[in-house]
Amino acid sequence: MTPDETVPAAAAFARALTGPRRPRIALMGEFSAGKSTLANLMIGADPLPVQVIATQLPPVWISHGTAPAAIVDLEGSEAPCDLETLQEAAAEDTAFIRIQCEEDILQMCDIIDMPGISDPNMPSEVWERILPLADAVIWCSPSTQAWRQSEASVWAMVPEHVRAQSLLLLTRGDMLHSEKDRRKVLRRVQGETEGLFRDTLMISLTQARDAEDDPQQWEESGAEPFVNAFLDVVATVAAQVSDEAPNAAFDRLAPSPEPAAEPQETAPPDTSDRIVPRRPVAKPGRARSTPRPQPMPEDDLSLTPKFS
Ligand SMILES: Nc1nc2c(ncn2[C@@H]2O[C@H](COP(=O)(O)OP(=O)(O)OP(=O)(O)O)[C@@H](O)[C@H]2O)c(=O)[nH]1
Ligand SMILES: [Mg+2]
Repeated sequence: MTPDETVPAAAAFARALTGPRRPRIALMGEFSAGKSTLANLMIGADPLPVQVIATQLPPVWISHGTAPAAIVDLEGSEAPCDLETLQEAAAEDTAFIRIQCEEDILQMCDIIDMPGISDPNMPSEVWERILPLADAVIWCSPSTQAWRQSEASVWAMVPEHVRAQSLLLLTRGDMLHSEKDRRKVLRRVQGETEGLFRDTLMISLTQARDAEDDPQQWEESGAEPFVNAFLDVVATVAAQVSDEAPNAAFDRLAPSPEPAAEPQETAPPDTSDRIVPRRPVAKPGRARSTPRPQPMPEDDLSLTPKFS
């Protein structure tokens, strides 16, 4: 699978991409790996259904704005979409579901919540045709059965420049019995994926989600190193793509014979004001059981997402 093979004429849907060209971060992995839980954690507004069973949604493209939710079909036509009935979107005819929110993190990047890679009810074309539009991937893999052959096979088909900016996130760290087990799994997977990701980290998404104003629980969840790694990815990708038109990937992959459209707004993401992660804030008098190993590094960053 190369980008040229995965985005044939159907890439007409990329015409629906308007607005500032922000880094596009795709959340991928097997079904139920925690992709939507991660998206909700990052965005903070819980726009996505999180379910025990596979949710079987087409890709959900979340960006900054106030436009109502829409289903974008393979031709790039949009139809209004009721978030309550998202499940009804027919994946085969849908390029993606577009959701906009005004959460801070979305001023830095778009987030694309992908369907599970080997969901028997979801043809792989549904996510394959969106993948070439992603700049980086956060690959979610449950710690209890991390990095299966099926995941490695798909990852081998992802373009090298995307892999170089991508993170492997071992979710469900809380399901392992001890810190020793967590370190062991992390080491094993790091060994097996050497050179395939920019970084590999472990997290408990549920613990991070439930941390609220408890910095200790946030830290124990593994969310803090992930936030910092994620910020680095976004900053690197932003520097690479800020000059690109919103649908440049479409032009690159499937040049349009039609006359040039009206110029689009192509202002790069606004990185002048700091967007500070909504990390938990220690309440006065709350004791920390362990000292933070190093100073909070976000003070040095011009970009930072929500997560709290
Ligand atoms: N204990 C624990 N449960 C988790 C964690 N991450 C996700 N879950 C649970 O796993 C289930 C599936 O999570 P989702 O976020 O819906 O997974 P998904 O990858 O979006 O699933 P599909 O969209 O169906 O492919 C939910 O019940 C989550 O609460 C974690 O780190 N720890
Ligand atoms: Mg999901």
